[in-house]
Order: sequence, then structure tokens, then C-alpha cells
Amino acid sequence: MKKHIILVAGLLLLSACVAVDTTSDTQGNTSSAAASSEAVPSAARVIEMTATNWQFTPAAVTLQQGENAVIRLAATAGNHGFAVQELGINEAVNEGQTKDITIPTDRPGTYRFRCSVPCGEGHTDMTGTLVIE
Ligand SMILES: [Cu+2]
Repeated sequence: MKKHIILVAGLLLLSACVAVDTTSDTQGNTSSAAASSEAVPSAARVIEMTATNWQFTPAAVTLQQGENAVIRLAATAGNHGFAVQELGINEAVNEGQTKDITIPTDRPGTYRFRCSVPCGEGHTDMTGTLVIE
């Protein structure tokens, strides 16, 4: 089930931006996705997310309390950031890069994530919702 979700997300990524040459090999290749990321626990759930001008896709993520979760953020257009102030997360991802962001899930709640890198006119609208339930 999870592999199917990852595969679908990977295909979406692929179709959304064929020009991106990411360092990970997750695009359509789920079998080695976990092994390619040394910092990610093998049991972690990976949520594929893209940052473009000017939105995160998906813009809503729901995680379970206590699970190991990683948001694999690909900046497919523009330089962006991913910040959750309450969780102490602030990562910058340049265009063409993919970064794995480990999400602490020990505190349930609804959090706002936002772009933390000034990226143009839509910057302040670049937000999303992270729910830990
Ligand atoms: Cu921005």
C-alpha cells in the first residue's frame, strides 16, 4: 500500500517536471528508495512533496503520532524553504534539489508550514498544514 502511494507520488513528480535531475532515485523506482537515503530510517514513511512558484504539493500532510516520517521535498521551480516554527524545522531547498526532512511526531497538533526563503510575489501565500494526530 505504501509503495503504491510512493510510486504514484513519484510518477506525479516525474510528470510535473521532467527536466529536474534530482540526486535521489525515487522517481518511479521504489525498490531502492529507502536504501538511497542514509539519514532516513528504513521504517520511515516518506511523503513526497514538491515546492514550486508558489505552492507546496501536497499542501496538507497528516501524520500519526510517534511514527517515523520524512518529507522528501523537491524544489522543482524556484528556491524555497520548508519551515515549521513550533517544531524547530527550517530547511532551504534550492531549485533542482531534493531534501529529506525528518518530522518529529511526538507532539500531536495542527501546525502551519511555510516557505522560509523569499521567493517572489507568492512567497507569503506559500503555506500548508501539517497535522499530527
Ligand atoms: Cu518563498
